[in-house]
Amino acid sequence: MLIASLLKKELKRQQETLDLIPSENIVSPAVLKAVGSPFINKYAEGYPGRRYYPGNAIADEMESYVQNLVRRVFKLDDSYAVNVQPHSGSPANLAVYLALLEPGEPLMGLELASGGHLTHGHKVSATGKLFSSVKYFVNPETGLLEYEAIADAAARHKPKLIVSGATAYPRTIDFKKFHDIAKGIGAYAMADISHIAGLVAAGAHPSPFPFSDIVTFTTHKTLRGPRGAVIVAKSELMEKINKAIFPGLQGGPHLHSIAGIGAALEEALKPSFAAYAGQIVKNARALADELIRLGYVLVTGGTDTHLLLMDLRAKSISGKQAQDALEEAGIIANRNTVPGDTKPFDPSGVRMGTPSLTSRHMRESHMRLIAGYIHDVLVKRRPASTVGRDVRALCKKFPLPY
Ligand code: DSN
Repeated sequence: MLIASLLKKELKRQQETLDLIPSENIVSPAVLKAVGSPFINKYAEGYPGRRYYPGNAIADEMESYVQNLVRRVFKLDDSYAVNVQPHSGSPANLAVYLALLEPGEPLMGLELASGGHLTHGHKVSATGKLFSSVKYFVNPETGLLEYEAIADAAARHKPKLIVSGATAYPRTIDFKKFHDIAKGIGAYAMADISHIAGLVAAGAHPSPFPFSDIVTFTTHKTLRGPRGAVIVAKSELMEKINKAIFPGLQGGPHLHSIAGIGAALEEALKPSFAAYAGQIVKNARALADELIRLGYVLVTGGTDTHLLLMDLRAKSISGKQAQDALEEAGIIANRNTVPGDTKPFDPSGVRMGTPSLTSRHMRESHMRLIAGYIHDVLVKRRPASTVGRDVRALCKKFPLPY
């Protein structure tokens, strides 16, 4: 059976490599079990108490419970409502725009090379095609968000909705400032906290609540759940958003994924999750500090979060070459644009993060060791096979929990 053997091979690949992709993580056995549960067999189009299929009493209880877990984890007051059905972050964001904007109305988000996401209005995404997309940028010298410049751009373009949040921004985001900018021009304030949801849940990054009308997040990054997404919105906006998800964009919810999200949120409520999220940030800082010590340039000069962005323009290697060389040695990190880059397919940076390594219980000393392996590959040109041997030996000490 090919699939059975591919499952084994993929587990072995994950066991024997270091995953530094900041948007990936390693789920717990409880999350894996929920996602592989009989909920996978069930259709449940609609919402709890209002389904288009019979046999959903338990699905209703489960989905309502998971909505409530979101409320508890993010300490939401009654002014917010929750939708846990988006299959991923892209339909979640698109549903919000479809619900609250008319086609062609202006939407403002962070530019891709500044660390923004495709679904924040990039021209190749439906969000950039259906709506009139305007951009704000990080400062090209410092790599930092500059709130006065964002306020100026907002005043100029008058977007109906401003998205804060990023896919490759290593610093703290000031959601109150985004709120004040949006409210100053009568726009909706939306935060996409996909990358930092786990850090927010644990108090390791400031919360976008109560400074946002809408908050979206994927559940599989720092939150350590399965692939999926959640929308939280002011209650008066949620009816339109619910309709935009179902029947607007999606059919039946993936109940097995929602159950997995619930298992992850139950874990996020435990006191140990705060220590875990704190360690993700400590590990990212340790990795950043050691890479800087070894002579690398990091966008913004470091990190406050789970990720860092290496700017390789001063080295004689592209992001793609670095990504490929690292992969040969068993270090998985993805090429990424840095501020000022114009070619997303051939960018000048590599993005790294620590959620997966932290889920394997690695700590600061291991990050310093890994920075050394990265340096061995990128600058010292030590053969990939010998670095790979060291990588596998480290991985063996920190196995995945299944
Ligand atoms: N692809 C995700 C990331 O890597 O950040 C965002 O959707």
